[in-house]
Amino acid sequence: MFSLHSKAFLEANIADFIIPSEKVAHVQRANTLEHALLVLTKSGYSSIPVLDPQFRLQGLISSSMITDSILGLEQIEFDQLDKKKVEEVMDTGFPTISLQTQFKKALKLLIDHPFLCVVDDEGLFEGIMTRRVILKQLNQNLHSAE
Ligand code: 4BW
Ligand code: 4BW
Repeated sequence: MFSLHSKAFLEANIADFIIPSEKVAHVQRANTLEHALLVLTKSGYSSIPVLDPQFRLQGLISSSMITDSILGLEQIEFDQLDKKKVEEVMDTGFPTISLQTQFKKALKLLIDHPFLCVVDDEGLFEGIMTRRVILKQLNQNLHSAE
């Protein structure tokens, strides 16, 4: 099947496909949910990384996690937005990759995750690898194979 099977693609370097940390919208674990909702809304992304002050990856937060956490029995409790912290709500059970991860493995993980966080040995956040970047590359390979 065209160049998806090519060694060059399957053994590509993760570094060539990452969006660097400075371009990734993120929040801090101690931020309020109100702040996180503002960043999510203004950035336009539905889910973004949570970091600590040393730039280590801590979790992921999404608009739906925030809404879910302030759902009362009868109404949405908006007053909770400036009381609760990101660390109380964030997701911590997700896979991460490093610059040494095999490209094939990252591709497999991207089936179930819209993006993967890239961290170094000490957990420092280096950036993300998104489905869009991979599909764009795959599309280019497809066209150059034609
Ligand atoms: O602001 C945007 N610019 C562009 N060029 N495309 C966007 C933007 N917002 C959304 N999109 C598109 C992308 O194709 O919609 C897809 C789904 O967005 P999402 O998940 O639900 O917010 C985008 O697909 P993607 O680029 O493969 O990104 C997958 C997911 O990775 C996004 C978001 O959760 C995260 N992400 C991507 N770039 C990010 C980011 N998070 C923080 N900062 C970034 N720069
Ligand atoms: O409940 C979920 N189960 C699983 N297995 N994966 C989920 C679930 N919710 C989200 N995801 C993952 C998927 O990888 O996050 C991606 C982004 O979700 P989204 O956009 O921002 O809600 C999911 O990527 P996808 O499966 O390629 O789906 C892309 C978008 O298509 C979703 C949503 O807008 C829409 N969609 C997918 N399945 C849907 C659906 N909308 C309504 N009903 C469905 N069954």
